[in-house]
Amino acid sequence: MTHDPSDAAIEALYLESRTFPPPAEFKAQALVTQAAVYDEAEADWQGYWARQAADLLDWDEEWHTILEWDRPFAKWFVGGRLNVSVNCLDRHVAAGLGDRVAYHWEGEPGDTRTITYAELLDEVQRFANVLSGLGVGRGDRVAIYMPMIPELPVAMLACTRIGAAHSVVFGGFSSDALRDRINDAEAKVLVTADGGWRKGRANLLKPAADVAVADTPSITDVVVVRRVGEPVEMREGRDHWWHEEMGKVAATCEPVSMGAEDLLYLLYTSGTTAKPKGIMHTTGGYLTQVAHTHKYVFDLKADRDVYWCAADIGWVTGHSYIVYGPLANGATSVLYEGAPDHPDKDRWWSIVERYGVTILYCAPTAIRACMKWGAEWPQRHDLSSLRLLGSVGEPINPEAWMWYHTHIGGGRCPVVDTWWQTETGAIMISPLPGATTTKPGSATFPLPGIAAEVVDEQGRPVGEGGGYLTLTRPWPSMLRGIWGDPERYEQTYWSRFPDRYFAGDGAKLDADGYLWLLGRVDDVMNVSGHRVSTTEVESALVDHPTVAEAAVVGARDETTGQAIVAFVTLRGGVTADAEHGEALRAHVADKIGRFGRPKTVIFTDDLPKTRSGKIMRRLLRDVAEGRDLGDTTTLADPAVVDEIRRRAVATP
Ligand code: 6R9
Repeated sequence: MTHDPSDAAIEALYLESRTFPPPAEFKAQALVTQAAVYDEAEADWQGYWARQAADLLDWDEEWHTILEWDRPFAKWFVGGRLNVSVNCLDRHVAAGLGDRVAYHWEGEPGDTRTITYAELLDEVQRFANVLSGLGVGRGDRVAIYMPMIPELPVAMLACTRIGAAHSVVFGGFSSDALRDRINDAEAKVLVTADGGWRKGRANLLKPAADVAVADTPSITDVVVVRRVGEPVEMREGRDHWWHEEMGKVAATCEPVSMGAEDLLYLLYTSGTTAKPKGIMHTTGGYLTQVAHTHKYVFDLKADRDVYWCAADIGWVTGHSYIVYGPLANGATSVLYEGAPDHPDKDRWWSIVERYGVTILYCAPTAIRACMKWGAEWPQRHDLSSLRLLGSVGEPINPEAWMWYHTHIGGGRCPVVDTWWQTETGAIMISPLPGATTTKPGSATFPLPGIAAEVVDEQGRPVGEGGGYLTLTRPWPSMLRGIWGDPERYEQTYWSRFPDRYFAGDGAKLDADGYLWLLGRVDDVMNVSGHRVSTTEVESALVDHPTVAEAAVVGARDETTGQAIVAFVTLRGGVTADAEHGEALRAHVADKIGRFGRPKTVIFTDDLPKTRSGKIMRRLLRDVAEGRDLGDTTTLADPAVVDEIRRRAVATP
């Protein structure tokens, strides 16, 4: 099901006409300054990617074929062999960079750790041996459910060393969500922690992991990092402390040479049905494109920059731009565990100042929160080390772009608005900061080697105007499929427009050829840059014994981009009051995780439906956003709308 990108959003963007060419000072030192790189890539796009693969990575064996394209199934660098951990660690240490800092880690309570490439390699090899000792081998899946601590990238890289695939589950997910993901992937081992720090509190993970693992037949062992020091239950024979196991194993572990198309990881993301999709990424093409984009989009000088991506590793942004891209490039990164406003609203800016961060990559939702808190918080700190700012996860409104540029970037830093998805693996549409003139709110152009088109309902390119964003040819880090469900892969991405990839986003092309991303056109919401499916939340709601029917929409929200609004009809005899609304919100948190909780629950006696019985979400969204209601004549019972509207106003 699709709906049109909102007219109001298009209107607002049409009004935006400011342009920002790369500042002279930035351009003078940039890796790419000429638009000629686009033509060069276009002349031979496969050759372009092959050059990147050869330049940026070390291969055990070279590929014999750059691309095998049997639509919609792609194989890149066929015949090539490499090990991802070797590319991220060993080769830098071998090049004499063992003492370079890989991560400046900072825990929320203020504890810190500096981890060099040599130390990271040591820990990765040890943990790889721990996993091997537990019977994990090539092709097995390892589930990871952890806070933002150094052991998280260590566990991921240890998997890659021995050819196992990881499936990281964001620490904000509930035990139910963790259980479902483990079972879908049939993971053998779970790596977790007692908990992590968030807003001054220990957010416990092990108890949730215990509940999940009670119902996951494939899990044989659980490895637990002690982070918060809370007492946890350790099941004899199944559960092992990380620190004890690490002391028992050898310090070296021979890397397994992997085929370029072997599975690197699964990452579950929300689609338009209640069942999350296990997005599959493989080694060679993925690592090529994340390394390439990390280097050129962020204009990385690995020997000088201090790079900070403030996402969580549990989402794709963290996989590609905290772990694989930066490490493949030998970069020095900041890794921060906690909330941006703990102990106060200048925590981020104190981190930028103390580590001398030069490149900052975060989500518009964080920028909008900072706007709300006020410019006085960043002003308390010296942010002059910053030279480049990035944005990801949702459309950035021109106001937030300008605030970021002015108050964080001091007017001197280019802003790169980067569009991509879990499915694309790496950045697809973004400025090249030394070459592209930016417009606030526009992700500008597809990167060299990438081809995108905005098309209408019939799949015809729109020229200037609004439509659906599609990608017209394969790219190295594209998803290779949905775990266990090749049909759904074809159906979701390659059937709406048979000859192209359908991203699920609306976009507008302006007269200068700039792309403006407008948000999802399907039933996926974007809340604070997190993807949540309306159906997933609806299933969680109707799972509650008192709920007869539920319809969920994403309503525009000043801070979080979208907010989840649930329209609920209750079974007879149940009182529709605020207390019950709270109970339903808590139930959704149990089923999905706190971030999936509706912000507002609106009780209603009926839901607006078409004559064929389809819930009219567009109308509900209008109600939720307090907009004027348009034509409601296709409704089975137009009176329902008035009733809902009355309640929507009455509910805080
Ligand atoms: C990387 C990531 C993907 C969805 C995507 C789109 C939205 C991401 C954006 C953006 C506008 C940007 N999105 N970046 N929209 N401008 N720069 O966020 O992956 O969690 O899979 O979400 O996020 O709607 O389809 P993922």
